[in-house]
Amino acid sequence: MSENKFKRYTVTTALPYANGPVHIGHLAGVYVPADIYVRYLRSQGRDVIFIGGSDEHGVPITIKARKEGVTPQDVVDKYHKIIKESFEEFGISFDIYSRTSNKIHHETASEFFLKLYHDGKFIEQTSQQFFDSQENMFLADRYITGTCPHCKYEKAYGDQCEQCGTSLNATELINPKSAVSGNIPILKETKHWFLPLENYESWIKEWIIDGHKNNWRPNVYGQVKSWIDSGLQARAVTRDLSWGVKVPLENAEGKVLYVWFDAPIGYISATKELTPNWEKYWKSNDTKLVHFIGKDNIVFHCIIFPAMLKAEGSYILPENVPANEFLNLEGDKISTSRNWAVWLHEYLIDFPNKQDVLRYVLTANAPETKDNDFTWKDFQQRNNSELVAILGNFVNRTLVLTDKYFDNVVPQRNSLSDFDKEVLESINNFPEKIANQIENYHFREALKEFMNLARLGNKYLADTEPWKVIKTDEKRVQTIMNISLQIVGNLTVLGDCFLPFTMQKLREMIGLEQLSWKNGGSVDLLKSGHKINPSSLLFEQIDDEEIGKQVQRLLDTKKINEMENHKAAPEKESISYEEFAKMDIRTGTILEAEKVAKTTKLLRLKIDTGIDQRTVVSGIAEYFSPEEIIGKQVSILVNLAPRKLRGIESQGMILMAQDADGKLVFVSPQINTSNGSEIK
Ligand code: B3M
Ligand code: ZN
Repeated sequence: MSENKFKRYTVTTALPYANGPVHIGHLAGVYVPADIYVRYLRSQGRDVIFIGGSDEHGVPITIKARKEGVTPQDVVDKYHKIIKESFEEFGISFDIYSRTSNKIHHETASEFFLKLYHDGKFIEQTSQQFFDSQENMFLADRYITGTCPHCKYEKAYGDQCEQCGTSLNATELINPKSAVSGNIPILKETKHWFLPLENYESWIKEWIIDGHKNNWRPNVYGQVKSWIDSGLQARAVTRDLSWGVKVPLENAEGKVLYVWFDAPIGYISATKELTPNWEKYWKSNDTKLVHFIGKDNIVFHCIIFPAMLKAEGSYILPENVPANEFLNLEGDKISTSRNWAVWLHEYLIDFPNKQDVLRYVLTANAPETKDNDFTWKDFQQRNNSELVAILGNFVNRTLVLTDKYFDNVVPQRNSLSDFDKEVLESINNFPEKIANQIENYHFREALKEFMNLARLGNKYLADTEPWKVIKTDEKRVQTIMNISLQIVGNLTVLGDCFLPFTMQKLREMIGLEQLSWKNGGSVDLLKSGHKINPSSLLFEQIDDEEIGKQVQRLLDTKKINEMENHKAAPEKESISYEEFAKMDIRTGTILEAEKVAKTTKLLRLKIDTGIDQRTVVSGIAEYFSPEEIIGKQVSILVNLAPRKLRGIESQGMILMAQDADGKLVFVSPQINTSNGSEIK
């Protein structure tokens, strides 16, 4: 086991904004890996606190409240509850899940600010800030949007560009616009407090570049390094807003702490709320502080918050910040505003008791080194051919055979073959292999190793074939089943951090208590003579229909988004009335309809135009079946010069409107009209 200079661990997870529920991107990026890490540390018997909470300040929340015509407090109350409950049900094992609207947080953040203020760590600056004169408000952060000066993304916010991740000052935006009124803002003077990051530049360089170059993930280190290389500047830590932690100074009416100043202090407030002994988790050099975050939060956790902690003077700094890249969904960026997400609270309803399936898929496919894609097909595939076919199958075969041959009593190990010895030996190696991966934040690899233990079990059964040997040599089968059961026992110990619900169920089946990590590798977890309980399947197949429903839901969302974003084509060049009057458009009724052979798009129609009955070939077969349109009244351009389509002469054209998604709909008279009526 790796040497350990740390006596205790403070593990934090990014505080999700309480302006919406959490989705699989949050889970894969932050909460699942953090939970694995913490469960593992606990199993190692280490002193660890696991901190989470809702970020209830900031402009996204006030914008949402404004949109919905409710108060910001209403918004955060609603989402804090949804988030907290869904985390709980999903088994994210926080020691505390707090919230930044709590009194204790307001006090802690105010004190922190005042300490820096009195120690002269801030500079006071009057500067020009964007102001919406119509709404009579300053436009901080997300109240302002514009084009990112770095990557030219057009929907960058006043504090950050979500496309390239750069942290911005609002005044850097090109073509700034008020997110409230859409107006072009004016600049107006206002006073704020700034943390002069440039004063910390050499210290940050030394701390990160010299201290963490080799133990931080390359993506994290790289982002921080490029930030440092481009030069650090003073950052305002206050805002002209009404929602947030009030600036605890006189003459600071209408000013609150910047959300990125107060939110990370939320980790400290939550610890205070958790335990009166909070200081040892934040101020002791033998405490290891680890922040789990997504890549868009790197700068705040690796530069700004550490600079704040350093300025304050009494706190420890993060030892690691294992930020993940992003998880996409079916090839597209996850987006709350476009509803392009798999929401945790909905997943829990649609897939009851399948928390571990999602935990597994998100870990197996975790975006640790690059962005990754979640697809429902992959979800199904990993469930069916990994959880069911590898892990579930091994456990099930072992338990069923133990029942069948030995009446659910663990048999003894008799003389060992070379293969047996080899297998026992390799069981022994798993705890260290998995632990090394986890301690280095390689959760995908750790999970893979864990699954290799189940693979080993399957191979052992396949090679030893107890179902054949039983006919001739029961003693040999006793040994085989004993060894298989030791593997099952080890799975419960080493798999608990990844699949806590399943392992609890498995422990109940085999009558084994929750053991600590140091028991992993033991080949005497289940003593001979120990009675195990009747077993049931650990995992179920997920069928196409279930997956189809989820895919359909996403397709529907895509459709809604397309409709909402649909921009009408620009108007064509104008024509004279005479030109228009040349067109002879009539109402007519479809009398007959049939598919044109060997085509997918064409229908041959017979239309009563009031003038005559004529043939029209129309490209609508993908949208309408012949049966459903017979008898329908339509608009038809009757004096279009006849033309041949697939050898059939078409004498006119039916008028159709094309929807945002390309779908065609008839342009028909609202009420039935005599065929041949002129449309003008
Ligand atoms: N609420 C941002 C986010 O959800 C923010 C994290 C705060 S961590 C202190 O991306
Ligand atoms: Zn950008």
